[in-house]
Amino acid sequence: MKVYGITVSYYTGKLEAYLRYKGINYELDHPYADQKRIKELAGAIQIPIVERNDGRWMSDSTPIIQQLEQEHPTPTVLPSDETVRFIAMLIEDYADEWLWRAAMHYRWSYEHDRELLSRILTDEVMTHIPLPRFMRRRLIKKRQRIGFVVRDGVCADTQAHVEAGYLNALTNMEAMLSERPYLLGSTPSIADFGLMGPMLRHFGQDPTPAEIMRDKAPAVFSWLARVWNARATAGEPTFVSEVPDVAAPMLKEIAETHLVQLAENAAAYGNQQKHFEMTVQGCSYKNLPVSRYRVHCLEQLREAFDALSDGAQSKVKSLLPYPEAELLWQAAPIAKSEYDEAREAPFNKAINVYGNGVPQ
Ligand SMILES: N[C@@H](CCC(=O)N[C@@H](CS)C(=O)NCC(=O)O)C(=O)O
Repeated sequence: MKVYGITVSYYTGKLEAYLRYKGINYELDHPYADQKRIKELAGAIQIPIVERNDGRWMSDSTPIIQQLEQEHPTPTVLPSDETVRFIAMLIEDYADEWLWRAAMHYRWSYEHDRELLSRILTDEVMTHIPLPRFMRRRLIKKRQRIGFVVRDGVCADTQAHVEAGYLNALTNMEAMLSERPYLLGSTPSIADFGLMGPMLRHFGQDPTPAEIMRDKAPAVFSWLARVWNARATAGEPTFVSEVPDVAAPMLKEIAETHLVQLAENAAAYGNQQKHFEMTVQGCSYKNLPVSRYRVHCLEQLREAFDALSDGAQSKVKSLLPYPEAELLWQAAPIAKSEYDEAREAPFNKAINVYGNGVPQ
């Protein structure tokens, strides 16, 4: 398969870590020279996008991995216990959609990181733009900082909270990794691959957050290399049969942050708003872009919860004893994204995370 991606991209890093683990061969290519064709075939210009040898296209790392798990079932990255599997998927969603803001902030707000990454992106993916290099660099810096930092609610009032979100992720992962080599077992699960998104190509590699990781969370730093170097072997995958107590602080953080954002975003989407506000752990965020894709993420989590047995549902509720978590099982309907209604993902037409906030 051909993976259209970039060597410093969040979700490309997540997918590559998974493909390497499973031993699935791929070739990395850049999407930007052939945007029109990719837009037609895959729906959105985002990365990663996969062009398969059978001619089909896949987008969105979460359903791509789910699809590949069906095609390459052993050894699985999905824990067999349904409660553990649900929690692993929740951690993946938090890694995908909550830690994104902190990752973009460190990369584009700090000068050293911004200078380095704009140079890498300019030379890797902007060579087709007929402008001098310094102008291409200036363009990418502006696009990324305005689009993904300033317009995503990062400002003087929220910066400390955004950074605390990264530090909390490190502390909570360190705790889990003190008991086992991977978050939920002695082989990596979808929770580990989810967290490889923010941790591998952003926090572990961009100068400012990487220094923090080495300094404050060396166990996470070594976990990064461990996951990257992990290879699925013929042996059985080994996951915990119950969510360990040491995961509690991470689950509390997910309820207080990611689930609040999912709830407020979905409510705003239902009201046809383009922007929304939220208060997370006492910090107030204003003017956030509504994301249709994240309404879909919430729907997926609610469906996964719904599909659990009664026993597993009670266990998940006791692992998440927070009012913010109730939206995962509350009876009151939430806004519908109407995205992928035909259930074709990852073969459907993708949408950008902020590109389709309000139904057209
Ligand atoms: N939900 C998608 C998100 C993919 C995504 O947003 N990728 C980023 C880069 S890491 C992107 O392509 N952003 C579009 C842009 O910058 O215009 C996934 O899980 O793969």
